[in-house]
Amino acid sequence: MEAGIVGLSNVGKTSLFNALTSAEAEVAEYPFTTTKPHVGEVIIPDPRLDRISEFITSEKTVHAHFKLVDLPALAEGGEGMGRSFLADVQMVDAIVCVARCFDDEAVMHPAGSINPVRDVETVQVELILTDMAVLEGVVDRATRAARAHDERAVFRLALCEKAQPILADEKPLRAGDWDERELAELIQLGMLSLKPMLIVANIAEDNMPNGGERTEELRAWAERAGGMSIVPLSIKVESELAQLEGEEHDELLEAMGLAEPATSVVAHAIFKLLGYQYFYTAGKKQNRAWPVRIGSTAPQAAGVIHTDFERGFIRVEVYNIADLFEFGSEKAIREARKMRVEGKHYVLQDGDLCHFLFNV
Ligand SMILES: Nc1nc2c(ncn2[C@@H]2O[C@H](COP(=O)(O)OP(=O)(O)OP(=O)(O)O)[C@@H](O)[C@H]2O)c(=O)[nH]1
Ligand SMILES: [Mg+2]
Repeated sequence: MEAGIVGLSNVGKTSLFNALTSAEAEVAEYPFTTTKPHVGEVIIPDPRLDRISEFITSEKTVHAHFKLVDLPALAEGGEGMGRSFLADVQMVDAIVCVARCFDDEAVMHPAGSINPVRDVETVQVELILTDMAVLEGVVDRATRAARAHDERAVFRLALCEKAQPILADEKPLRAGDWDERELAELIQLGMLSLKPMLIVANIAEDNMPNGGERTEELRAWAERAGGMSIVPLSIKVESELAQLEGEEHDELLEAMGLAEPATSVVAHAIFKLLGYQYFYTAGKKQNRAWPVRIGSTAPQAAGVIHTDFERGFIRVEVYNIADLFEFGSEKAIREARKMRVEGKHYVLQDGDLCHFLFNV
């Protein structure tokens, strides 16, 4: 469960990383400041979790988190500074691509002009070219093996035949239509353009909150290019926001036309991009948000807390967190018959609050 920040040099990747993780990694106006990946934890802001404590008192509140890596920039030819950009991307489960939309004479752009569509396309093309090269090798090997009637090789060949035209059309593999077996095989082959990708448009203060013309062009491009969403934010303003508290914080938010810091929006978007949702547990010791893969069953969710809970799972008492805010207590939820008892086939829904019953 790990996301990587990618993009061209000097677009604000490390600034975003710092704003999301409260780290203090080096940020500078010259290109290729970051030469080694920075690794950090993003504690996901969650107003729903904070609100649980109004109804169920507990000693502490624990937020869900995920791992974020700030990667060195992509330079021409798919290289990072002294490292392979593509090998770095290989390591992460989801890609956060920062695109520079702001003007600032003091911050040099490696390509000499501001053009976010060109920049994101450069990243996308690198991923696509890498996948093409890998698949060519796969076809070579599988062709030989298929002659000997190797069933897996025959399957791989058919898969490559389906994947290669998509790449040749300069589309990422995530835009393809795959069944479960095909998906598993493409992941096994380490296809980079299959990884989910989110674009963070680093916009100018004047264009807050939704971005200007460049952001619109980027939106149109992402729609054509397939399977990417865009979050606009001003990393500069978000960095200032992160330094403020209380009234000053809220005043700046309001002045910028934001309901919540855009870094919160990005944190949630990345979490979803990774394929996760939350469930909650609440009690005297702690109120806690747990990350669980979308589509997980109740025993799998119990296993997130402790592997013993999965093994010894009996049943779960569950209600949606919205019911707590409406009815005010678990007792009232029971009386309203909103507390459900579910078995091992129950698929967790976003915002479920669970009490697991198990024996170990
Ligand atoms: N005006 C303006 N400057 C910004 C913004 N975001 C980042 N910068 C500046 O841009 C420069 C580069 O920021 P970094 O966060 O180091 O960018 P990076 O993408 O990590 O750069 P490399 O590691 O060199 O690839 C710094 O001088 C930042 O202060 C922004 O939203 N507006
Ligand atoms: Mg950097």
